[in-house]
Amino acid sequence: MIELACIFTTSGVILFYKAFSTLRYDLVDDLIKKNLINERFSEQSYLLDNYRVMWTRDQERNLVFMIAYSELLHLQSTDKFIKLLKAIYVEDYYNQIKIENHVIKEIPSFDKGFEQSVMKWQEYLKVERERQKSTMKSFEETKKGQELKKGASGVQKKKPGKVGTEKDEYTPSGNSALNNSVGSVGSYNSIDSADESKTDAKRNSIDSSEQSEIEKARLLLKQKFEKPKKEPTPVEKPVVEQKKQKDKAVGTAGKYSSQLAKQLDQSSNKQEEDINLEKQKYLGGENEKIKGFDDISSDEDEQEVEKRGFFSKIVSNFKQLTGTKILDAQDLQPILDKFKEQLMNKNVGEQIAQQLCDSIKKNLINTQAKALTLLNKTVKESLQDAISKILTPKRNIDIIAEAMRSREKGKPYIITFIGVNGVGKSTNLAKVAYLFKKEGFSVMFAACDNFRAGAVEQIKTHGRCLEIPVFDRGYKDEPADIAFQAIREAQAKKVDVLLIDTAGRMQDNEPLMKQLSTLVVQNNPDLIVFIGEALVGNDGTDQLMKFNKALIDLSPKDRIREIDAIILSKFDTVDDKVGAALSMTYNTGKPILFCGVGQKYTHLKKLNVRTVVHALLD
Ligand SMILES: Nc1nc2c(ncn2[C@@H]2O[C@H](COP(=O)(O)OP(=O)(O)O)[C@@H](O)[C@H]2O)c(=O)[nH]1
Ligand SMILES: [Mg+2]
Repeated sequence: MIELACIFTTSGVILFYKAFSTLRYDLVDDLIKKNLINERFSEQSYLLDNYRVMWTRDQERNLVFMIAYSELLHLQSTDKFIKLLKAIYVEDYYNQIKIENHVIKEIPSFDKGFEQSVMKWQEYLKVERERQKSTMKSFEETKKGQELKKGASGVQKKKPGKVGTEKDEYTPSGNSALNNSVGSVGSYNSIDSADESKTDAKRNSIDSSEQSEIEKARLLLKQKFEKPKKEPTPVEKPVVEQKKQKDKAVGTAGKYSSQLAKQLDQSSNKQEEDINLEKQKYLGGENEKIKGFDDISSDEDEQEVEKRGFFSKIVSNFKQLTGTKILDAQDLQPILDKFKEQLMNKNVGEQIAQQLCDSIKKNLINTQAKALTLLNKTVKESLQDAISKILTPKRNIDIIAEAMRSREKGKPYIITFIGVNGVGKSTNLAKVAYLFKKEGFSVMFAACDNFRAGAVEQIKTHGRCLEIPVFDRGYKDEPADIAFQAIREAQAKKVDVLLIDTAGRMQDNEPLMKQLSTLVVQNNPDLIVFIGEALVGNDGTDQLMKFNKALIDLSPKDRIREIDAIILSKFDTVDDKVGAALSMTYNTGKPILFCGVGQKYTHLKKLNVRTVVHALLD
C-alpha cells in the first residue's frame, strides 16, 4: 500500500501530507536533501531501504508531488497514481490556495482529492488487468513455464493464471509521460491513459473558453507565487498561518476511511496476477549450467584451466628449473612466494595462502623438475588436499539426512536463518525450502522477521510461489514467541521441516542480538545457519565471528548455542569469491552448507573442492 503522499512547494511549504503508517524515516526531508537541493530533477524515483520514493515536479507552479511505498509490495502503475494526484491537485485545489503579501493564508484540504486520485488509479488498474488478461500468455505458455513443466517436480501444481511483465511493476514510465499530465486540464478524467493519444485528444477537445479561464486563473496564481526579491533556498520555509493547514491538510494520518484503506492495500487484489510474476522470477533454471559448479567437470574444462593464467604460470616457472634436477626447498621458495602473493591478490587470507603453499611444497620436494605431467598433477592434488582440509571442518552437515532422521522421530527439523540486513536470508531460506520440497519433505515457513516493513509479505510471496504454508503473526509479537507458536503449529500439523526467517541486524547491536539469542535459546532449532555475502570478504568473517560470539555470550551457560553452518550468498556477483569462502571457514571452523549463485530457487549449490581449486588456478 501507499505509505505516504505529500505535496509541497519547492520553497518547503507542505500543502498536503498523509502518512498511513509510522515511517522509520522522514522521507520528505530525505527527498529534499538527496535530490531537490542537488537539483536532481531528472530522477523520479529512488529506493531508501525498503521504501520506493517517487516524485514529480510541476515546474510552472513550483510544486513537488511525492509518494512512498514499500518496494516489496510491487505496487503497479504508481507513476500513474502520482500523475493523477498531480492533475487533480493542479486542476481543482491549487487555485484555492490563498496568498497575501507572499504569505500563504489558507491551504485547501486535499483529502477528497486524494481519495479521488486513489479511486481513479484503482479504475485504471482494473482496466489494465483486464487488458493484460486478454493479451498475455499464461505462465505455462511461456518458455520458462514449458521448461519448468519438464524439469521441476511438484512445485507448480496448480493451474497458473495470467502474467504481466516485470517492467510494468514500478518503473516510472519516464519523463514524457509524467510531463504529459502537468497542468493537463481534464487529463485525470481519462482512465484509459494506457492509450495516451486518447488523453491528448481529450485535452485538445476541451472548450477553448474554459481553457482560457483556467489559463487566467493559473497566471493569477503564478503571480501570487512569484518569489520575493530574495530568492529562498528550496528548503527555506516561508511564514504560513498554520491553523487551517494543520486542521485540514497536515497530520491527517489515520483519518482515512476504511474503504480507502482497502483500496490502498492492493495486496489481495493483485495476488493472482503478481504471484505469476514472482514465479517467473524465482522458478526455473534447473538446466542452467553455472560455471564452476558442475559436480563433474569435463576433461576439456580441466585442460582449459591448465592452459590458462595462474596454473600455467606456476607450472612454467617450475619447468624453467633445469632438467633432471631434484627439486629442493631453495628451488621452490621463490616460485611459492609468487604463488602466495597471487593467492592473496585473489582475496585469500595470508595464513590460508601460506598453508596452501606449504602443502604444495611438501609434495613437490624431491620430485624431478623435468616430469611436467607429474608436476601438474602434484600441484593440483596438493591444492585439493589443502583446500578440502580447510573446507571440511569439524562438523559435516547433510541437512537432508538430518531432516530424514527428524522425520523418523516424528519431529519437525527446524532451521533458523540469521545474518545482517539484505544479505539474502529470506531468499536463501526459500531456496532451501525448494530443495527440501524436491526431496519430498513437507515444509513450513515461520515469518519471524517482523521488524522490516514488508518482510512478512516477502515470505508469504515465497510461500505462494512454492506452495508452502507460512506461519505469521504480523508485525506485533515478539519474534521468539512467533517462532515458538510456529514450532507448535508445525508439530501439530506434522510438518517435516520448519524454516524460520529472522530480521537482519548488525552484529554490534546488542539489544537486537539479545533478541536473536532469545529466539534461539527459547526454541532450540536443529540448525542455525548464518547467511553471509561472498562479496564482503573479510567483513563477512567479522560479521560471522561477532554473531557467533553474541550467541555464545548472550545464551545461558547451560544452553549455549552457536552458528552451525554458513550459506554464502551472491556468489555469482563476485570474481574473487573463493577468498571469502575460504577465510570464513578457516577462521571460524564453520562449514559452508551452500552457496547462493543467483536469485532463483535453483541457484543454490554445494561448494566443492574442485570449484575452489579451479577458481584459484584460473
Ligand atoms: N545475485 C544474487 N542475488 C541474491 C542472492 N541471494 C539473495 N539475493 C538478492 O539479495 C536481495 C536481498 O535478499 P533478501 O533475501 O531479501 O535479504 P534479507 O534481508 O537477508 O532477507 C534480493 O534482491 C535477493 O534477490 C544470490 O545468491 N545471488
Ligand atoms: Mg528477509
